[in-house]
Amino acid sequence: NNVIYRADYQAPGYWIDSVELSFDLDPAKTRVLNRMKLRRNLDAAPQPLRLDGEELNLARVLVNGQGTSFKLEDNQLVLENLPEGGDSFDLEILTTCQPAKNTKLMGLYVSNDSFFTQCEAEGFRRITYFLDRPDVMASFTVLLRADKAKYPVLLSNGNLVDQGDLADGRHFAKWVDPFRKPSYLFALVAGNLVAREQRIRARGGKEHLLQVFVRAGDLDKTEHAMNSLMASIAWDEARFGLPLDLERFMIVATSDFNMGAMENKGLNIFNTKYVLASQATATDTDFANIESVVGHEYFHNWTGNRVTCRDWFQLSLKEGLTVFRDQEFSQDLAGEASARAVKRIEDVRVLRTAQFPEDAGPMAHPVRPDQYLEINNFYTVTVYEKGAEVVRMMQTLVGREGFARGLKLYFERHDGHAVTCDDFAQAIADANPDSTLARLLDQFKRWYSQAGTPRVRASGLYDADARTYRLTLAQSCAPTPGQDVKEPFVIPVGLGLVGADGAELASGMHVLTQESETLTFENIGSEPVPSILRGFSAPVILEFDYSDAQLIALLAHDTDPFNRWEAGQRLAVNRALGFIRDAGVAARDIRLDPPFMNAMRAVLRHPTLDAAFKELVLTLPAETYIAEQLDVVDPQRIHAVREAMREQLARELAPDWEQAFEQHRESGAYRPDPVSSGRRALTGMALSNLCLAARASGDQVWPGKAYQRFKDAGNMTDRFNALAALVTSGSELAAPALQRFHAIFKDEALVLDKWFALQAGAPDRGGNVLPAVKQLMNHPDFNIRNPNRARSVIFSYCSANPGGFHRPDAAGYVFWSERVLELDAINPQVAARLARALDRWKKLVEPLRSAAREAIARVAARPDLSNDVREVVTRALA
Ligand code: B3K
Ligand code: ZN
Repeated sequence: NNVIYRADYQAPGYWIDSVELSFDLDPAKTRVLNRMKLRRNLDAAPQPLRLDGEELNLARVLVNGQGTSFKLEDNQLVLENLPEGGDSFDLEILTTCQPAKNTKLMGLYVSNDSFFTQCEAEGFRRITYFLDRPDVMASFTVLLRADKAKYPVLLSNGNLVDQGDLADGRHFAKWVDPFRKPSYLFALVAGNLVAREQRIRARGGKEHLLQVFVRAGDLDKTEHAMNSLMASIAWDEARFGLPLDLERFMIVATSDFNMGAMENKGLNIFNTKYVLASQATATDTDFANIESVVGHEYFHNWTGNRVTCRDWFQLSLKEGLTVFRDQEFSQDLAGEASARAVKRIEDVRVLRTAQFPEDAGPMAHPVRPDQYLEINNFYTVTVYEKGAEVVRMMQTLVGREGFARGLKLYFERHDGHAVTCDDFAQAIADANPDSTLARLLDQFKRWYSQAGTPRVRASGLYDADARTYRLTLAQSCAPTPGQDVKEPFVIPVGLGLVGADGAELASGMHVLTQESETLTFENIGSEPVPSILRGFSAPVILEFDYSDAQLIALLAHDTDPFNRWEAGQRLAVNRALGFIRDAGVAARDIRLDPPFMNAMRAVLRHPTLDAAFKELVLTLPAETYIAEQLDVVDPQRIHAVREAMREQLARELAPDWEQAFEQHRESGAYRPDPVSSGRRALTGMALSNLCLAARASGDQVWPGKAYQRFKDAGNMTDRFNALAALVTSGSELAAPALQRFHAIFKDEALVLDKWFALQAGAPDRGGNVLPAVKQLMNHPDFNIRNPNRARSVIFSYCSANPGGFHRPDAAGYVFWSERVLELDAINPQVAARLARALDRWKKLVEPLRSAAREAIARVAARPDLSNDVREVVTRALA
């Protein structure tokens, strides 16, 4: 096996100071001439030079202009007789590659007749031989040559220094990047593209050119991305004093992309999904995602590019920090406290429905992993979202200003270097020497080294005579693969005590460091309700035996909006778990109690709460979140119970949904701001519930209204919500609506993705989804090689539709194993993501458990698996 360990890190034996790349771009055979200046790293042991290279055809190697002997050993070019001493020498390598055949979408590939690159983490070695590791930083000069008619636009990192025509209808462009960078940040684009352009003057007076490149028909969908980019630039200067350091900043969109976007220096390459938006084609969620992804990639320019990772185990150094920054950016743009809270709740929901399961499953790993087989498998919710929570806790412990000071020191120390998570934490602590973080730094850093979600068990004791309330907090963390024993974490716990009348009796922050600690609150006149972990101050599971009355009090009165929402979630989860365990009762016979119904109605009817917040409270916890609370999981039962709860809320609150619908149905001229998108979210939810309620009664009024709204809507959010209401309620109008939707949007790939995803993710009724998914795969618009389309059908079913996927006949698992293998031959990164759909198989009820294990074993038995998929399935079976 080829497992890589963090502990084995060694500095490179050579440095590459500069590299000049010349490309003769041709889809069938691209020629790459690579001329490097290298020197030995005299601090490292003398060693041969081993350059990484993959799927390359080597034509020539010259050292200082002379031919030389070399060896090719498993994806490395090995040179032994290199000049001695520390002087610089020239190395010239000529290779060819085949971009049109590159279905992995790593390295140089073709999409819609244009060339794109993706180099992170290890794609540059698919372009030329190189020391393809992030701690080798070089100056790049890039010469691009291509047919002028087919590829009028030629882009690479940095500044355009020369361009012109060549013989035979070809032309060239020369780019120089003023910053040294690791190879993973290299990019080139060549194609028939057009750009939205914007010139801006930054605070310091410098002019910059911003460009968003897309295909010709898409220019009218780039305004939001450009606005988001300008907002990002302004925000990073205002909040952290970090300016744009380039004359030109480019974003290019491609419809074939393995993930969301990539922060290549000065030339960000994006999945079209995170660039293109118009009110007719994109939903509010799309608009919000674009804002945050554009921000995220832009913020990488400092946190990732100016200071990068020493090795890939340090990935969270840039990813956790940059997610934290994009979350803060979106919150700051949202403005009001209530809108910030909505964003926080959404972020926590992602963490708890995706990262907590990861941290409890076979792929659990620390925020800074200790080993990997394939690094692409570690671009995870743990490295990203939990990593962001770790950074957030640091900010909590040193304060907002202290954190900004820490970041400043981090750049003073490390600008232009490749560093570690330890370096980052040290800088934040050193800039705040009197802080709790500085005092507890070693213990705090266990967040980087220990995997698993800690549990904080809280219990309270009120003493009426002494007028005291004692709160005990005890922490623990279950073993994870390779880590049997966990040491206590540093856990900031936001706290408040809420009086019986709703008054706030106490509030503050307690930093839990021991296994168990007890706090005493004095002068408490009556038994309070504790509001614990306010704002979700740490990524932990909080256990407290709240009574319904206490939760209802928090839902009504807590001054902390996060815990107010959380109280509603707890009420719902407790009920769902009760029904699920009550196996004797059929789902259709379960009854939600009046206190719960009344609490939900009170929120829905509340005169001052934001629509967006109401929508979050009224959304029942996800099936995967409920599953995590159980030791043995029957996805069918969970689905049936949750659907039954949803139907009952729909029916019994029908008049309230109607009122909410009427009150918010007109959201004015379309703007994707938090207030009006909140109104649309609640309207959509109301409509969906009213259609669901109508299903039981057979009433056609609301489905009819939904169909009308679907036809007349002036924006994609309202239109899609209406369509979804028809589809998820199983209305007869769903089929004609789907057909009409397809006819309108048949030329809009991103909208078709929604159309596919809605059907593959629809609530299962008698096993109808799998046959529908198979049909969708035969649709002329389906193409498994396009990652967005594959995700919209296959992932929407296997990873986002537990009720449809976990079929008693195991046909879902068979489908899964076939698709994993089919995709692995095309694109291992996408296949490995799909492979993770069965991560939690060990918790499944029999016979699902055995069937799932068999399906995984079938995949694992294949001798020709990629490292990507092999790592996921081997871990799952371990
Ligand atoms: N840094 C890239 C992710 C690259 C993933 C490689 N498998 C996007 C981002 O996090 O901004
Ligand atoms: Zn990132």
